[in-house]
Amino acid sequence: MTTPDKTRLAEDVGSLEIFGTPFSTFTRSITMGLEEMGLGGHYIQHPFTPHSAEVKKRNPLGLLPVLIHRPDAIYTSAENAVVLFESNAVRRYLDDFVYPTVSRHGKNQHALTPPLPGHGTTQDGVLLAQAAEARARVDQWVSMASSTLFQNVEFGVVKPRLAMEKNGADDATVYTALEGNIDKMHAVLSKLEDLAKRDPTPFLCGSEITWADLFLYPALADLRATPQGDVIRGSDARFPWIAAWSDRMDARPSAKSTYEGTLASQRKK
Ligand SMILES: N[C@@H](CCC(=O)N[C@@H](CS)C(=O)NCC(=O)O)C(=O)O
Repeated sequence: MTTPDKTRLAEDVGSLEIFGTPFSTFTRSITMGLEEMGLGGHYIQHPFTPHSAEVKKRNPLGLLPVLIHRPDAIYTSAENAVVLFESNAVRRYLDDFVYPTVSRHGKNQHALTPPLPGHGTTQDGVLLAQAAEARARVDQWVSMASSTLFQNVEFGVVKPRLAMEKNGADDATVYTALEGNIDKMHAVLSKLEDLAKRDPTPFLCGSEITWADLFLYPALADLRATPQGDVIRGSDARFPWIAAWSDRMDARPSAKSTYEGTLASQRKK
């Protein structure tokens, strides 16, 4: 046989590879997305670190994650292999290629970005605007998570904390050194908490999980693994909506199957 048997999901999806260590929060957003699409076990994750030669060959910036998709698996010619970096671009590609393929195979997974009504199926301006808004709302969270939240949580608190711990600093020293950053992070979390709880649904953009949740979660899971995460942990958390949502996210199979190798898993050991 010289062509893939497209009646089978694995062959219809082709081969998917993700370059990125599970420690990488942006990588985890993408692998959680694949798991949520029902593709656990259908992709290969290469746990390369940022700026490694393997990554730089595919992303000149050296950042994680990188996606390699061969639509016809081993039958794909080199020029037809898709290599993408920037998690938001990877997300778009998975929505446009992988999700419809998975749906065709009867996996009734919910779309991680709400779809627009089929081309020309409605001329109702309000309906169209609502559908467009639902998609843009997901983008809005993805953008906030990738910029403001990531900066303030990872660069402001988690990474400097890890660096200081490595040098032997105790909790009090870390707190004093990072006090200003911790205050800034609290201000951001307070705004996200207010935004999130305006909508009384269990996830950020409705009653089903979307990319909004998948982009916000990994950095907050890292934060919860540190003492500074107490504001989003437990019954007396300062930000109770985010704490309860984080518990719901922790319980998802996609979070469990991408947990090994994360900051939280390493600190548990
Ligand atoms: N805008 C990029 C950011 C990717 C990113 O910063 N990835 C982190 C790992 S979570 C990384 O590679 N960091 C290495 C560095 O900043 O030098 C994306 O969305 O993919």
